[in-house]
Amino acid sequence: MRTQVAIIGGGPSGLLLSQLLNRAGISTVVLERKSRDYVLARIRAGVLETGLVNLLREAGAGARMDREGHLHDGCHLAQNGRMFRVDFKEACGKQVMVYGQTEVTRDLYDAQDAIGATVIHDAEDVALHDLTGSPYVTWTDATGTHRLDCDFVAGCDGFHGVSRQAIPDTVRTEFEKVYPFGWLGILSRTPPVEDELIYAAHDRGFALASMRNPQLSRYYIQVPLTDKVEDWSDEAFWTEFRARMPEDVAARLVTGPSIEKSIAPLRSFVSEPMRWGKLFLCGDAAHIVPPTGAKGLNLAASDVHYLYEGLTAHYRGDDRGIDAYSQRALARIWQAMRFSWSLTTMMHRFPGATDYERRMQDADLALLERSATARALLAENYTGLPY
Ligand code: FAS
Ligand code: PHB
Repeated sequence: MRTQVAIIGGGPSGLLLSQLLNRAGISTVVLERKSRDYVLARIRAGVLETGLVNLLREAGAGARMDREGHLHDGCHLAQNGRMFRVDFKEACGKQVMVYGQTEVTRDLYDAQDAIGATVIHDAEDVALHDLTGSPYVTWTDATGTHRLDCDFVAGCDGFHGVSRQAIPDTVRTEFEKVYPFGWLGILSRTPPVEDELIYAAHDRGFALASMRNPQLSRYYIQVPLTDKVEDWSDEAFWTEFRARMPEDVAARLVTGPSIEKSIAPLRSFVSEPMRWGKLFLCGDAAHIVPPTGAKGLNLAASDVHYLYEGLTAHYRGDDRGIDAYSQRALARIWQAMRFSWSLTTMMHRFPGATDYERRMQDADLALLERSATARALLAENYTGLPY
């Protein structure tokens, strides 16, 4: 087999890149380790920046999002029972789209099917070869071992994928910060407690009220790294969630059985560079942010944007885009890293934090409540820096 761009990973990064490239007349093959059902069973992000919204429309995969997604003009910040609003539109004239990553992935799979794109599932033992020469990819499945020759490889295989490891240790520099807590998240078929998201700092720990649609709520609480999902009954979750939200919010919370419950660890991670020879890393394969700033999926989108632009230019004879890819992507990534780290640091209770550090958290929140300039800076980052 031969294609122009081999894409490792059939999550949002890989599918969006495949969809955009195919629509530009560039052939791709997506190699995904898991089944489509497995990929679509993942519950992850919920907030889309304008850049991703526009890319999905450009890819011909935005119609259902435009019908079923919800545009939000702001969000709320709460601290030990007090709450104030950050008005994105007033602060920076932008909004965010609330529409689950699961639905984004489903729409991308449907769009790929509609154009007859090649997505190979259950591809085991994917390996990348000759990345600085004539690249090719091998994998195995029930029918045996396969080889795909290509011009380029896009490593869209997430944090635990093989692509990042294909870049020699002597070339790669990794930057990491692991946070001393995780997020316990649940999904429940209940009406969201508030029309917009609530990020709540509390002496008991952080909590987030989000949603997927008017009948589907997504809630999180910060938990110690030692906690296991089985430690948390639904009732225990609701009790703790209520305790961390302002009283009026807790009073109107509608609870119900969880239809999904999981604990995600929090880390900040970047691997540089994002290109080695004919290999380009995209999305979680190159970077991870704590979900506090809702940047993970959205950073994957800006990587795809830069790589899509670079590859289409290459096939027109201009290599400036692919030569600048890593530097361009990393410039935006590090800004999102800073924002996600600062919001996580401000909103969470850190074990062993000094009284002084807690006062700095209080001061950060007080500044946001008082200063329209501070809220504008948060709004500009939350709604997404320009590509
Ligand atoms: P993904 O990890 O989504 O996709 C990579 C794909 O590659 C997967 O389908 C995987 O099966 C496949 N793969 C892996 N290894 C392979 C191999 N060797 N061969 C072939 N295929 C392989 N972001 C937010 O913005 N907000 C959130 O609330 C949020 N919550 C999250 C919760 C969890 C538990 C996790 C893990 C992430 C969360 N994220 C969140 C971040 C998440 O949304 C990612 O940013 C997003 O999935 C990135 O998409 P991809 O880069 O496509 O990586
Ligand atoms: C979600 O709805 O899953 C969500 C929203 C905002 C975040 C993190 C997660 O910052």
